[in-house]
Amino acid sequence: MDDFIAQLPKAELHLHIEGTLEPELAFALAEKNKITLPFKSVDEMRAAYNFSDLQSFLDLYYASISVVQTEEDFHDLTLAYLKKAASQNVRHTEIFFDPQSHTARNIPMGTVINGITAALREAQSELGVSSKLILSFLRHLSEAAAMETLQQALPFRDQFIGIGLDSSELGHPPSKFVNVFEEVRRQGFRVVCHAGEEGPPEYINEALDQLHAERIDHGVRCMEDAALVKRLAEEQIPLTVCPLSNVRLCVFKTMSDHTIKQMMDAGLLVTVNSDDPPYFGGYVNENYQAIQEAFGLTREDLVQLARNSFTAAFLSDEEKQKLI
Ligand code: ES4
Ligand code: ZN
Repeated sequence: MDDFIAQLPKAELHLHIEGTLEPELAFALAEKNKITLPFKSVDEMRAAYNFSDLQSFLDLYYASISVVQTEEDFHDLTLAYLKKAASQNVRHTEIFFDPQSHTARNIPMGTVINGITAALREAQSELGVSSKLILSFLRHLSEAAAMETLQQALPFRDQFIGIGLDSSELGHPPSKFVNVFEEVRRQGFRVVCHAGEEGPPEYINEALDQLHAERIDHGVRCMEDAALVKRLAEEQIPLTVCPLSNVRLCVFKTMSDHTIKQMMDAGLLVTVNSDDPPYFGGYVNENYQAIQEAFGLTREDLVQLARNSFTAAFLSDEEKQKLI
């Protein structure tokens, strides 16, 4: 089955570029940029990837990204991920970036976006992997801060296609960002939103009704609300599920407790993604493998999941044809 998963053409729709930093690259960049990481070695850093909830992960995720500073660093980080994706037969990826975690440490928006974009172009021409970029606001910060970030990003608007919402979910509902997402839509960007990862089903409804999200990132807690499940199924709203992430952040105790098979059986448009791969112990193929083993998924199930990933992508039918 692992070979079958490996050869399936896939799209990855939920991936934070900051969360692709492997400890080896973190140490190399720390040395180059003369920054001290709070770990003695690569092994010690990897051993710290042991989380009790979303916040305990985010604390390490924001601290680690301090080593990525120059346009070249952002390029190298992004290209390393895209090489890995290509090796797993990922044909298309829609990548999140968190500009506020960089502008807060005085790195200009252009450094971040131009570095990432250079790698996306290179991967398209040299690896045949197509990509789109999605800016994500940090929801633990204010709506005014998100609005300012949007304004700073507008000069680079041709380099990203959508905007999302991530970081600490509990206590920061989508409704906090209604005004900025109204402006996001007025500017013509696609809208996605992390919701129902740690937060209640109500946050998923808010993302749909108040932000007009076209895709829900995670969304696994929808299963607690039968009316919401019916709506998500009827409207075929894509859910970008990240199984290893959910287990490592204790959303589910073990993979066998994950509700992804019930979600598939309920007719939801489920996709499988890696979120922050080195932190959670696997890239996209390892996520497919983990759920295949836990639920005895058939080849047909796996083909359906891979097909869903293209259905849910922000690509025209013509663009999709070229990829598969
Ligand atoms: C994230 Cl797993 C997850 N959830 C919310 N925000 C995030 N940013 C990076 N990974
Ligand atoms: Zn995420």
